[in-house]
Amino acid sequence: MVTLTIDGIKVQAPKDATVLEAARKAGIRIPTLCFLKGVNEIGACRMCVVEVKGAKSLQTACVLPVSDGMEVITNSAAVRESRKVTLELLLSDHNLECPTCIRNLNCELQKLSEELGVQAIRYPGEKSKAQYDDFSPSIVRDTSKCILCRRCVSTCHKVQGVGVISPNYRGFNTVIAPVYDMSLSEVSCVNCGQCIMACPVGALKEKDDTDKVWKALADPEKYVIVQTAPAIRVSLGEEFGGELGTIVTKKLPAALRRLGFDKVFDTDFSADLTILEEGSEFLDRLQNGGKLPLITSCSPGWIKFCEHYYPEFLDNLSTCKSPQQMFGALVKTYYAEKMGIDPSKIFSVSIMPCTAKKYECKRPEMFSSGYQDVDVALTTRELSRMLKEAGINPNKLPDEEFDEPLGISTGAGAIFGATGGVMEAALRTVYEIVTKKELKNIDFTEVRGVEGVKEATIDIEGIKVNIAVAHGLSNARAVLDRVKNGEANYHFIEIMACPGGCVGGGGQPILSADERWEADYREERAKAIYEVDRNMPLRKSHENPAVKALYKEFLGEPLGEKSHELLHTHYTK
Ligand code: HC0
Ligand code: SF4
Repeated sequence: MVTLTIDGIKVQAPKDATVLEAARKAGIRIPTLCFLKGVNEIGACRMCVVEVKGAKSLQTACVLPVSDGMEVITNSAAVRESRKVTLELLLSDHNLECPTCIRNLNCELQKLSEELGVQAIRYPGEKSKAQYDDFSPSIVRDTSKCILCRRCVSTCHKVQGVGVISPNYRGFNTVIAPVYDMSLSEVSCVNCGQCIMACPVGALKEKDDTDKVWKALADPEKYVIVQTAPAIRVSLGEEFGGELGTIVTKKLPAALRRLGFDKVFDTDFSADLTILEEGSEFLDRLQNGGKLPLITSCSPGWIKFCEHYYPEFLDNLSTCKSPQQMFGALVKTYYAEKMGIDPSKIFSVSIMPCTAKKYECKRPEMFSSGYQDVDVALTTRELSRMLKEAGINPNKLPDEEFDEPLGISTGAGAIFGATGGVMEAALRTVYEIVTKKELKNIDFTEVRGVEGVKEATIDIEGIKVNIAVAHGLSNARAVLDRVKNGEANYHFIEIMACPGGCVGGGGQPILSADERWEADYREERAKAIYEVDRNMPLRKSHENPAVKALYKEFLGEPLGEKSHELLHTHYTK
C-alpha cells in the first residue's frame, strides 16, 4: 500500500493502482471518456487530466501509477479549463444532432458536456471527412459521431480477437474504419456488436429494423408471431429504469401483446428442442466414432468467426441450427399446419440480445420452411424503442403467460442465455438419457461464472466426458488453439461469441464506462437467469411437454428425417 493525497485528503491505495482508481475508491470523481476498464486504458483523450505536485504538465490519471507521498489535485482551475478545451475541440468536430441521435440521453459525450458545464463551443472549425457505412446486415458505422476514443478498436482486437477496425490515416484525418476504408460487410467482421457496446457515442449502432415490424403489425393480412430469446427476460427491464438483471419474463407477453403481436412465443421452447437434437447428436458422435469435440453452433457470431478464422473446425460444429432458427423453421411448417394458417401470411419476428442474429436469419441455410424462416430479428434495444414509442413500460404491466404451445419451456432453456448454459442444459439431458436414472443434483456449477474458459470432466456412469466452455472470441481462440496443438482432449465445447454469453450480447442495453466499472452487468444478468431457472417447475429440456408433443405429432424422433430437413444444417468453407 502507498499513501498519497488527493485534493488534500489522505488516500491509501495498492502499489499497482492508478491515480484514477485511487481517486474513485476515495469517492473523488475524475471524468473519463476513452477509458474502459480492463479493455481500453491508453490515456488518449486527456479528459482525466490532474495536477501532480512537482510535475511540469498535467498528467492523465487513468494511466498514472500512484506513488508514496504523491500530491494530486483533481479540480484546479487549470485542470477544469484543460478538460473543457478538450471537450470543446471534440464537439467542434462532432455531428451534433443529439435529439435525433440513437444515443440521445445515453451518450457519454453528452453527459460530460453537461457535467463539465460546456455551454458554448469556442472553437468552431472545419469538420473532418466522415464515413457512413450501413451495408452490414447488423452494424451501422457513422464516423461523423466518432470521437476516436478507440474503445471499439480495443474491444474488437483484444476481447474478440477479430481486429477488423483500426485507425486509418493520421491527425485530423484519422478515421476508425476497416482496412482501405472498406465496409464492415466486406471484411471478416462477425457482426457480434461488441464494438457498439463499447462505443460511448452514436458512432456505432445496430441496423434498425423496427420499421419492418411496425409495418407488419399494421397489416391486417399478416399473422405476426414473435419469439423472445432467453436473455431478454433479464435485460429489457433495465431500459425502463429497472436494476441490472431485473426479471421481466412475464412482462414480455404483456408488452408484446400490447404492441399488437398475434402470438407471443418463447425461444426457450426451441432451446429445449435444441438440447434434444444436440444431446442426441453428441451421444451419436461419442458412441459411433463421429467427429469430436462437438462444438455448439447457436451463436451466429461464433459461426462466422469459425468460418473465417478456424475453417478446420467446421466439421466439429453441431449441425443443429440455433434455437432462433429452429423456431423459425417450425413456425412456418408445424405451427402453420397445426393452426391452419397460410405460412406465406406469417411474419416471424425474434427479439434477440444479439446483432449477429440479424445476419443469421438472412443466411441462405435459413429458408427451410420454403420462406425466410425468421423475417426480422430485433435487438433488445430496438424492442425497447418500439415500446417507448407506444408508451408501454413493461415493468409496470401485469404478469401474463406466453402463448401455447411454442411458449412452453423449462429452466434448461432459460440458462442458454448465460455462458455455460447450453452445456449445463445438455448435461442435464444427456445424463438422464445415458443412465436412464434421475439426475439428483442438476446444477453443474463448474460451467457457470465469468471466467473466460471453464473446463471440467463429468462422469456419466463411468464415461468421462471432458468439456470446455468459452465466451468472448479471444477465449474461443485460446481453446481452439489448444485443441489444434494437441494440448487438450475435449469431447464437447460450448462457444458463445459474446463475453458472458447472450446476457452480454451486442444488442443489449448499453452501459456507460462508469456503470461497467461499478458492476459486472453480465454477472448480474447471469445471476438473474439462474434464478429464473431455479423457479421453473421443470428444469430439464426432455421434460418439456410441448417438445414431447412436437416429436409425437410432427418430428418423429431426434435426428429423424424431418429434424434433418428443418432443424439441422451444414456450414461449408
Ligand atoms: Fe442466445 Fe440462443 S442463447 S444464441 O445467446 O443457443 O442471441 O438469449 O436466443 O438462438 O435460445 C442469443 C440468448 C438465443 C439462440 C437461444 C442459443
Ligand atoms: Fe469487431 Fe464484432 Fe464490431 Fe465486427 S461487430 S467490428 S467483429 S467488435
